[in-house]
Amino acid sequence: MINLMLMPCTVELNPAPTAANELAAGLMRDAATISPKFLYDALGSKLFEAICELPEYYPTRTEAGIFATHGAAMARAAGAGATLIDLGAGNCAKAASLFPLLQPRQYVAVDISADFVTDALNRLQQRFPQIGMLALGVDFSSELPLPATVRAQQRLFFYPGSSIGNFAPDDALAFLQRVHGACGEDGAILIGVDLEKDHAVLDAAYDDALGVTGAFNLNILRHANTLLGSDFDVRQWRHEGFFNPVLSRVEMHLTARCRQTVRWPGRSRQFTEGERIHTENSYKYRQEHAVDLLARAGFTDAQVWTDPAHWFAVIYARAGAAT
Ligand code: AVI
Repeated sequence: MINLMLMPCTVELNPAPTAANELAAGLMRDAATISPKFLYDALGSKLFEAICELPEYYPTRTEAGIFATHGAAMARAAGAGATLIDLGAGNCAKAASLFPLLQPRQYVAVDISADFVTDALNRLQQRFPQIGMLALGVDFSSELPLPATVRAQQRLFFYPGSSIGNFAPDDALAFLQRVHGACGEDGAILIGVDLEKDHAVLDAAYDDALGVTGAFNLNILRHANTLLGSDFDVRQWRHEGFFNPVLSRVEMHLTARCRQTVRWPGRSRQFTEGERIHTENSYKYRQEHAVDLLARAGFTDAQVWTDPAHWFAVIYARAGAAT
């Protein structure tokens, strides 16, 4: 029996009525694109969870190891009683694993899919009744509107998983500036950043032997069919994922297996054999560049924790003036 007093609150802030327009605009570009945010429908979110279990996909377990080893030091830096704002909360598992150390006063789970988060939050609220919980359905990649129910004090933005790498560098800076603006004087950020490493490790992580990342990438076409009413035939496309050393990023593409026409209400586009749709970039940083990016966004006093191989970094930095 669920105690109503403990039910987390759910707020849907900016449902995306423009998804179809955005998809159509990307598909009509000379070099077609689909935004990576469309990777995450219900099936895509499950496939991403499966990716995180793959032996080739090192970021999740490497970051988890850093939290396990250095979580107490992170909690000392952040202090108890924070307003923990989890950007891209998903199943909320990463933040929840830190609750005993961080002891937040309020936990705000923000995700593009409010439904996914609400289920997870309902379960968590029973385990941690002392923490106020709130689910926000918001596409925070473009704006960060926080309702008044989010405490203004001691805001700690939690952005793990190296999702910052999915922004182009300029957009990453703009995003971090928005987060900084929402922090308040006593706010801070705790962020996971994937670091540059052996290219073969990166290639394998984004093109795994089981083909789970391929399914995750191809599923974006099914999602586009649902949102746009297009008629992509998934079997006519092939996944590609590889490191681009010039731009220091992993790129994911879908490549047409044959010449074809894709139709959606009011429009169509022809693709030649071998033509690509660019679906995702995942930038890999040098540690000093990541710290510099945070500094340019206004964050100070960065503390960095890494794994022994220096594959991944977790960084805590304050929004206020340097001490
Ligand atoms: C969510 N994001 C950090 C993942 C990444 O590694 O860029 C998404 C992903 N794409 C393919 N595999 C995982």
